[in-house]
Amino acid sequence: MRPLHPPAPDAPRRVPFPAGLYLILDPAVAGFRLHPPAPDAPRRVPFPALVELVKPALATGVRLFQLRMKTPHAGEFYDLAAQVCALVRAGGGTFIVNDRVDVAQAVGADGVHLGQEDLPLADARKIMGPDKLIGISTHNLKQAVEAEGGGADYIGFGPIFPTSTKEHPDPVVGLAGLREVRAKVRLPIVAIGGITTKDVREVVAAGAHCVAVISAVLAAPDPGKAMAELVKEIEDTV
Ligand code: TZP
Ligand code: MG
Repeated sequence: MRPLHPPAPDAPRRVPFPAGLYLILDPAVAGFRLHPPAPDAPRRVPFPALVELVKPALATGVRLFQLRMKTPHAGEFYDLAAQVCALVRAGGGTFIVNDRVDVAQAVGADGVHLGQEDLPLADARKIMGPDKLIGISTHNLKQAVEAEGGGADYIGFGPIFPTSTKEHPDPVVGLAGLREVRAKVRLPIVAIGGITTKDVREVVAAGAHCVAVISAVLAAPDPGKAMAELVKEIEDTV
């Protein structure tokens, strides 16, 4: 697929960053529905159903995957990240770990995605090296400009719409906020927050390079169908 909003030719970039659907796998969303944890569940839960989504997603055309796991246990995160990473890489996709530079490095991920409260970008870059992707979550123009100036490869921007997936979401930025950032920042923008298939057209029109979703796929009655519809809608839009 051609990039939705290709970065300027002189924009800082290290490795190619695919356009399209950016699928965020979060066991707290998928696991809860697919595998309600038993009270005596072992600490290292394999979340097989979440892993099983990867192959159908690749077959559907998803190229960009992030694992988001809000756990204090690095070993638990590592176990799942290693499984997902192997599948995504074998299928020619790009795999990004949320929050944890150490887990990203340990599993050989393509990159890491950091929030405003995570490791500073400059320090993460020292650890990750120049050839890995670093994405930064941003919620306003100032943060987006800072992320670009600091050498991020892409920015997440949102929440575009209200979301109940994130525990303490930042204020909704809306499509107007996305347009404002698109006008001032050359990096690829991953739009996130409450996005569903019906929103794809206007989110892309407002400047998104990628459309990131969690619940639109993981909380759908049929996740496979949901991702196929999203991919098709994005392809039809460009
Ligand atoms: N960052 C901003 S909104 C959000 C994150 C991680 C949650 C997105 O989840 P959903 O279910 O696609 O709204
Ligand atoms: Mg984070």
